[in-house]
Amino acid sequence: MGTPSGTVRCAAIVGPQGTGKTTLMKALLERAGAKTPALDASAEAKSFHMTTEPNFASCDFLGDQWTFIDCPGSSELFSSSLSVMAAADIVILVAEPNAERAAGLGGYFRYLDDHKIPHVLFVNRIDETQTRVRDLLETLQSFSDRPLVLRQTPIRDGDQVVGAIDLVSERAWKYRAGKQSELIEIPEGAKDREAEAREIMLDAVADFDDKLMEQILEDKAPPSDEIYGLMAEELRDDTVVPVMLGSAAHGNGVTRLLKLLRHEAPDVSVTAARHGLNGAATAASVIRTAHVPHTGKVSILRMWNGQIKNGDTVNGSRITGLLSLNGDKRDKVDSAMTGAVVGLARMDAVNAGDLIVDGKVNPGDAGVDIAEPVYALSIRPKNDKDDVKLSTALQKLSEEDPSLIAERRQETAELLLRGQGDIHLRLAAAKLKNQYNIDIETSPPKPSYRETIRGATDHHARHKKQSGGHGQFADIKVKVTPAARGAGFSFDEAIHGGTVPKQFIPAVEAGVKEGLGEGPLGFPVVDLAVTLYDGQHHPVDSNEMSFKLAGRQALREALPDCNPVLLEPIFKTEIHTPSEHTSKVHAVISGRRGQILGFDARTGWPGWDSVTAMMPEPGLADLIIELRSLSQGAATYTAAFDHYQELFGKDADKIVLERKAEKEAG
Ligand SMILES: Nc1nc2c(ncn2[C@@H]2O[C@H](COP(=O)(O)OP(=O)(O)OP(=O)(O)O)[C@@H](O)[C@H]2O)c(=O)[nH]1
Ligand SMILES: [Mg+2]
Repeated sequence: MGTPSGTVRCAAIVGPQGTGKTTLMKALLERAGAKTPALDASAEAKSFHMTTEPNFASCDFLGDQWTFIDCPGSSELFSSSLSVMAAADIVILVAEPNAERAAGLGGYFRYLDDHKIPHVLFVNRIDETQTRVRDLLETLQSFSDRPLVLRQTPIRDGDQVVGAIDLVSERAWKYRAGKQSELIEIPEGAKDREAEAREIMLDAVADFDDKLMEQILEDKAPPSDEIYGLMAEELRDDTVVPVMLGSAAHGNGVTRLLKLLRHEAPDVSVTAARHGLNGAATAASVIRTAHVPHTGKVSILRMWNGQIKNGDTVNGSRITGLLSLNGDKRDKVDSAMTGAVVGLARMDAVNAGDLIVDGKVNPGDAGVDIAEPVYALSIRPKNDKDDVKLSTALQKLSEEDPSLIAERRQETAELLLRGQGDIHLRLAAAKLKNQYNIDIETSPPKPSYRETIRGATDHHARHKKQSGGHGQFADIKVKVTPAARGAGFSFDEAIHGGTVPKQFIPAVEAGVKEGLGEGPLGFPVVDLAVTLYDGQHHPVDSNEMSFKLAGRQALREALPDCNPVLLEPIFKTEIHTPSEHTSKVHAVISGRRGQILGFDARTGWPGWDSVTAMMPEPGLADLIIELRSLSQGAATYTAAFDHYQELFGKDADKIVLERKAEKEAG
């Protein structure tokens, strides 16, 4: 079949960390006869010993052109897989043959199913496992809406997998290390299992094809060609998920996978239709942005329709820097054809997630999801002089990775870096160092504590100054009373007979508000009412400033008498986890002073639960790290501020003491 001449297909390689994706990409390129470029070549990839940003490479296989994109597996870098999966004609989801790690694939299945992206499951490291493939599939199936259809069965020699049988053609191959497998007769001992697996496969395929169903019922097995054809249709429609086996490190199962891609992966026109883009003469999605030394900003495009060439314009700017992408190599090219993945240098108007249609940028229209931040650190440059440089560098990092967000927080005067977890942020710190020569220091962000009062008081404050010429005079009496939680602040006046002249009352209110900025415990004061009910003034020395100062002084003096109490921010939190870990999640919530409100099956996610809880803000600080470590990286959460809650005892004392120490330290 192959692709219509002149188009390039694109396969994304995704999956949990360390499943062998980069090794598989190398093996695919090698088997296709291409020279393998340097992958994971960045300083960060080397020091973190993992893929830290997608690797791009292209090759020819039997006359078809391919771009492969190998994504990072770390769950903290999952966001980078989203735009790549969205841009691919087919996704190769790489799994380990380990049922205990199956949950790590949950998020991938969900995304692929929701977006109807054709995908094949490649069970890698088959050389290492003694797990029965069908047991593994049973566990994996619980995370996938689409049926996982085994296309091969392993041939075993003792515990070792030494080859595989293709269930459509019923041909057997014996693996050879680093070389194409050898075609052999189906071993006697494997025949029963093969027949059984083939029947299951045909049944699954026939579920979507009445003709095949009839043939099966009449016991007339259709020819292989027809079955392959149906498989291709069903993969294109994303109704089934073929499952292939192999070992990337030994080059086993790699040719089979390439052939499946060749015969069954949909053409780019199918993917363009999935994005609703068949009308335009030229259309391209911007998958991501890279800031490359000496080149500057490079936007990485997937071409859906037509072609672009140097000299064409985008939003009126001339395209001058089209680049091919191969590992760490970027070479100048003149044009990019339909289906190609290409770099577009120095085009500032273009950003990741944009859609370019007929020379015009449609911001954000590529329809790419970005993971919500779940972890934050307060950061600052080690050298104050790097402040401005840091802002610019952070902006570039956010462009490259929209799941990384830098944000100034007025209240606590912090620069917060938000992202997906500790590794994600440490990676950002390493990039700041390696690429921008900026050293940063980090610390946990400060929770936004508040304080309120539990008692009422009456207070008399007088502001008086005599310093030659005009003096300053203001005298006020106020009532300070607690208000309901969430009521905020209210100000009232009950002045009779003009003891405080009308024109000065707003000044008193302004002063009182200033006094709320920091209470006796060191935090902003909320939920109280202040009533000005009496006072005195002086015909010459009274003015707005004097009454404002008196208002502020009144609050400062009165609040310590009102039984101040600390308020802790409480977030309504929803934690999503594969069901097998739900009880551990409950324990984590309680261990962090959270209050469980309930749990239920996660809507639309087979095999998952959602636990709802009220969590104090400090309990969210590194929650994601604990959740991931108990769930093979699968669990996630969302949180939204809900209310403030009084905090007493040792926990409160500690916070107040820390705040005091911080203020003393300046
Ligand atoms: N035994 C065996 N080892 C493998 C196989 N495939 C990969 N490995 C090894 O597994 C380790 C991780 O492989 P990578 O290809 O870097 O894994 P990855 O999925 O790209 O990792 P991330 O990008 O960090 O998620 C390497 O040491 C590989 O040599 C395999 O089929 N069998
Ligand atoms: Mg990798």
